[in-house]
Amino acid sequence: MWTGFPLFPEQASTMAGRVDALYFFLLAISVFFSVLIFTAVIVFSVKFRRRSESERPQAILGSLALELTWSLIPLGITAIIFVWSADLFFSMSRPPREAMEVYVVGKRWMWKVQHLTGQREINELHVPVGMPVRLMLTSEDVIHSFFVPAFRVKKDALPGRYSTLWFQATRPGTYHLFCAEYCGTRHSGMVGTVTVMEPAAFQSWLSGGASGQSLAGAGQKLFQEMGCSTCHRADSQARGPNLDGVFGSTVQLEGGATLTADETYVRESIVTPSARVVAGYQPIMPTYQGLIGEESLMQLVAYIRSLNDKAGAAPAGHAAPAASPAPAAPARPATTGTGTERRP
Ligand SMILES: [Cu+2]
Repeated sequence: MWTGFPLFPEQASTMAGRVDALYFFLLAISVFFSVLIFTAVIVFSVKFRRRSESERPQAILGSLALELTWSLIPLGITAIIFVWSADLFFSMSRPPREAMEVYVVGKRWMWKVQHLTGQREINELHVPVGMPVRLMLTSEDVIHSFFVPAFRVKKDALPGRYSTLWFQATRPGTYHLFCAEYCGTRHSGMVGTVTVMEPAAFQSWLSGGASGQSLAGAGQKLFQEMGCSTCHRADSQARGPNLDGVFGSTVQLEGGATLTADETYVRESIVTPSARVVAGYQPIMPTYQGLIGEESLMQLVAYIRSLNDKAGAAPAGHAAPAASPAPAAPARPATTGTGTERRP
């Protein structure tokens, strides 16, 4: 392509070509109708100009054929756009089950990345080529937006909530990462790079510079240190629910409502425990709001998720990468089951 003055970011993910195809379709429709309308304006203004002072044009009483044409054609075009973009939207919103997970926290003005194996990065993200990657995004302060133009993906990182974004890189290389939501003075400096590596190179990158502690392992340590384990336990001393196998399960709440215990619920239960209390328990848990950072919260979430492996009940859609069969995939990064975590 024309590299001297690129009008478009390169296509480096499985979604990029599909997004561009839809975009060019919309562009082509817009150009076609713009040309049609401007041509009609000019041609008609010449053809139907008033030729003498006394000229009186004939009255027009409507045309059913014409009206049907200009109603049905746009209806068809918009229906095509709707179906096409909905299909693309669903593909972009549903990460494949075997996707590798990475936790990302936006903070004024940087991106903090944690891999399940324990590696951390700032304003950088290393991923393997040809493998789906699912990012779990949140923010420590204001709304940010994680934007990688070459992958055609963008997702807001919201305080107090987890959002997900997924992509599968198709070409090794280094790509721009931006914050796409104005977030204060140095918003424009909240940039970084996504480095896509060959699987073998990624594997050796992962094993280098590791803290030796997985994300779930760090979470387990926090769980002990903060005293969570004194109440959340399996025996009769428990004053809070035992958390083994809770993640992804349906939880019965005080008051009769139910919900699925996802990342956002786990996080909420730590920072505002009394918001939605599990049925049968007293709202005695103190809040950890302000006492624990978003990165630590993500570690705790990863730990509570990893308890499902122990309980032998990995729920759909939340499986750790290693739990999914993917024969073509390269050696995978260690997952929630490694590190300091002890297995029975
Ligand atoms: Cu930002």
